[in-house]
Amino acid sequence: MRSRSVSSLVSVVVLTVAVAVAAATLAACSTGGTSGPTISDAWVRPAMGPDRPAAAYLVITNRSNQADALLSVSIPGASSVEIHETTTDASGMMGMHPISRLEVPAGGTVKLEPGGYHLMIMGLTTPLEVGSKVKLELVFERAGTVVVEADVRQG
Ligand SMILES: [Cu+2]
Repeated sequence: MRSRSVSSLVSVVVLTVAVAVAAATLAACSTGGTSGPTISDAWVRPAMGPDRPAAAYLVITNRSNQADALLSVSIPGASSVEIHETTTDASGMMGMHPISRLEVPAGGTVKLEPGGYHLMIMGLTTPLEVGSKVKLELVFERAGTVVVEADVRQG
């Protein structure tokens, strides 16, 4: 009798764990993994004209207890993608420049958004269509490659 009630308790626990794992897998499926940084709100603004760069924005959340850094990004059909930082000089003029790495602190969140950090997409062979999706391949120092789908939209 006793062993039967234990085994039914075990099966309830196993079921609960299975549901939790399934939920975690679903939540993580757009980020490419359960460990390392997770990516959310990824979107791409198409280029303003021919030979102009497109820009990509996203939010990186690092739930681990170890710092990581975004080192490089690639997008199919683009010759290069740069990680840019936006700065304002003493006269209030906004400018931007490429950075070689973007630190993501342990337990921290880094937002790439208009007016801040962003990805600059150079040399697109075909223009990005609003309403389509594009794959971003992000390479992190610690977590390795994380692939995420980004929506192409105007803002
Ligand atoms: Cu830029």
